Amino acid sequence: MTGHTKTALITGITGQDGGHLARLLHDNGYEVCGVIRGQSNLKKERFLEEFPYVELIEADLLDPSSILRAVDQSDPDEFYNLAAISHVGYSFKNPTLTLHTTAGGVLNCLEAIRMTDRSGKTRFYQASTSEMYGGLDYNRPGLGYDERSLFHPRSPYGVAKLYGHWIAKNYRESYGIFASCGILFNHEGERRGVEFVTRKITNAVARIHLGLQETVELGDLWPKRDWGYAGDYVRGMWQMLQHHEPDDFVLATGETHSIEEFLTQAFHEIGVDDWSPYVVRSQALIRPAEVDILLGNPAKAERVLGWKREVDFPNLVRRMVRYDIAEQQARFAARAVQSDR
Ligand code: NAP
Ligand code: G4F
Repeated sequence: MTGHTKTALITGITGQDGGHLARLLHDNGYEVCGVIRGQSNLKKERFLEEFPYVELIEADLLDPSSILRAVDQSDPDEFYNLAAISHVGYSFKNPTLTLHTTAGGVLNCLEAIRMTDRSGKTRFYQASTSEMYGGLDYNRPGLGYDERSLFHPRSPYGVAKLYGHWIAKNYRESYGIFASCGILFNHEGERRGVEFVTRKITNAVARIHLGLQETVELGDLWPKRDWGYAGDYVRGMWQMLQHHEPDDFVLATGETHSIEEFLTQAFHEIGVDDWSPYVVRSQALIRPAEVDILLGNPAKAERVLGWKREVDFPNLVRRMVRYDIAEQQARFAARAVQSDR
């Protein structure tokens, strides 16, 4: 296509990071292509309303020939593999699907680059994760996990991601593919799915504030996570592919907070000091194995890429609660207009 400096292909474009990254790349003059799956994906229409400039290509990580076709059709300078079964709890219930999608899907992407002979042209980003560390062997208190830390995944998701991480490194070493892995700690925001704990909480807090919901059911509240803002993290992904050589980078804030602290901060936004009457504990939401604590050390990304996160913990929570209140109010108003008709 004319007028664009580069073309990017994104899998997982309908997910949280896909939306942030599509906008960032478009704003930087890229032609953006995105993989969408399913015969009639219900997200398609809404996605195109928000991102009319994205060219959607039907393909599925589970189908190697469809990924090959997507690469051939888009001829990307940069290929961001963000698609995955990404929910840790779901991965315990669907381990085989997680294996094929989150692990095998990475191989299908790399093979598509190799088989279409784009190894010299296409730069590949693999969405690796702090879940690969597993929270055990946490023997460097206060310092956080970095690129040299030991891996000890604690879920089918974490294990599958570790395969994706190593196969990307293997294709870098074996075939000279420019494959970089971002080991990203939890990142959240207004595009986060409501099945993840932060958005589940901010969505519930907004609805409780507006009188639309009474309580929220949660599992363990003691685990700690290093939570940042997704907009900051997709900038880091892009920076990794602009670097002169492929490498692995941790993106994190260097701070860790418990779910209880997130709850306290979110309820504080609506003027509630004691959230206990609104929270119901559910045994069903407790995982077979838990990752106790995640804390990342982003020093390498800061030094080598010049990456820096901008949104801190209180501002992340504030931003999500305010967005969810506005969204719930807009939905309520739209329903009221419809029932007036
Ligand atoms: P997300 O919101 O759960 O999005 C996942 C995406 O994968 C969706 O677009 C989904 O498509 C797509 N997908 C799932 N199965 C697929 C398949 N078989 N073929 C093609 N597409 C498929 O995830 P996210 O939070 O944006 O995260 C992006 C990536 O970073 C994921 O790989 C995740 O594991 C990883 N990661 C995330 C975090 C985080 O804190 N967010 C941290 C570290 C790493 P549908 O819309 O059709 O379901
Ligand atoms: O929000 P979560 O589901 O995120 P989790 O498991 O940390 O995974 C996310 O971050 C990873 C990076 O470290 C990504 F790779 C992964 O794709 C995903 O984006 O759960 C956070 C914590 C867990 O300890 C969980 O047990 O919250 C706890 N939790 C307590 N109640 C809950 C709930 N989690 C969810 N999803 N729902 C609950 O009701």
